[in-house]
Amino acid sequence: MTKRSYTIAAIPADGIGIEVIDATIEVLEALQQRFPDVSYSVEKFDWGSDYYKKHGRMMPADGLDTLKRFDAILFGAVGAPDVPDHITLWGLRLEICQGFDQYANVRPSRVLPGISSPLKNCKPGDLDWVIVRENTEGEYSGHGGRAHKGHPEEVGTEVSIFTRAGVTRIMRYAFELARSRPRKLLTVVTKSNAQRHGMVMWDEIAAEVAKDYPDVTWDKMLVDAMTARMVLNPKSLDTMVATNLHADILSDLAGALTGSLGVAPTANIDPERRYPSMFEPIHGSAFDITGKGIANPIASFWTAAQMLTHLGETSAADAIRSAIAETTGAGYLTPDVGGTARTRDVTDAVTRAILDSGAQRKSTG
Ligand code: GGG
Repeated sequence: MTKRSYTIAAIPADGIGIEVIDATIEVLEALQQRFPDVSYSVEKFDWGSDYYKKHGRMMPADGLDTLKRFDAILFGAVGAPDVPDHITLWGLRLEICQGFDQYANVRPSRVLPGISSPLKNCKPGDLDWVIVRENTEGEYSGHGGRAHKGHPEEVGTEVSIFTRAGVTRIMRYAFELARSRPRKLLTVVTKSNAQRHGMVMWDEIAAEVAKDYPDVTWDKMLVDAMTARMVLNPKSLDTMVATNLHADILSDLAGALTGSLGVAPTANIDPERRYPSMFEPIHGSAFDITGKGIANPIASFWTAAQMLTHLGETSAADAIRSAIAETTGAGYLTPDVGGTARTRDVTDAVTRAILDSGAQRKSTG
C-alpha cells in the first residue's frame, strides 16, 4: 500500500478562526485513522492581527514563499476590533488570494439536515447552490487613492478593473462547474444597466463563453433582482457567477438562507495548480463570541472537504460531508443555528461519525 501524504499550512489568524481551525485539525486526525493510507502533515502559522501588533505586518515579507511549498492552505478568519479591517483583510487573506492568483472562489450552500432555513417551507434539497466569486480583480483590484487628504475638497477613488482575461477565465470556470452538476444551470450576475463599461464587457464575455457550453442552460440577472430571486424562488437557481463584490454580498445572503454563516464554506482555487489553493469558512473572526467555545465549526469542516476534493481525496471528502450531515441531523447544533451545543460537542460528533463509518465498513466487509 503506497501512502499518500499532504502538507497543509494552517493559518487560524483571528478570533474564532483559531477555534474552528483547531477543531478542523482534529477532524483531519480522525480522517488519518479512518483512511490510514493518507496522512496530513499540518504546520501552523501564527500570522494575523496579533502578529501585526508585534511586527507591523499581518505576515512576514516572505510569507508567500513559505506557503508555496505546501499542498494546500487552511485558513481561519481575519478581523480584530483594534486593527482597521482593510489592514487585516489586505495584509493576509487578499495578499494570499491575489499573490497565488486563486481566481476562482467557490462557495457552496445547502440546507443541512436538522438546520432550518429562515425561508418558509425550504427543506434540505430545496436550496443547493454554488456561487462562483471572481477572486482577483473587479472591485477588489486595489486601484484608487486619496487626494487633498484632510481638506474639504478631499477625494477618494475606488476603481473596479475587469480584464478580458480575468472575466473569460472565471466564466469558463463557472460554465465548467455548472456542466459538472446535475442541473447544468448557470446564472450570470451583473449590473450592466448602471455600470456600463466593465459590466457590459462582463455580459459580452459571458455570451461568448456560453457558445462553448450548449449543454448548459444559462441566464443573466441584475444583482439587485438576484437578491429577491434567491429569497423568493431558491429552487430556480443552481450555479451562479458574480464579480468579487457582488458574490461576496450574495454569498452572505446564501449563508443566512441556509441557517447561518457558520455553515458556509469557501475555496480559493488556483485552477491551474501553479500555487496552493486556500480553504476557509466564509465567516469572519466574530470577536463577539471569541473564546466562548460556541463557534460553529461546520463551515470549517466543510471547507476541509473542499480541500480534500481538490487534492483528489474524494473518499475522505465524502466522509466529512456525511459526518456533517449525520451530526447536524442528530441535533448537534451550535447557538447560531438554534441549538445549545458547543464547538467541542459538534467536533466530537463529527470525528465520531467519521471513525464509526470506518468501523461499520469493516464489520459489513
Ligand atoms: N474567513 C473569511 C474571512 O476572514 N473574511 C474576512 C473578510 O472581511 N472578508 C471580506 C471579503 O473577503 O471580502
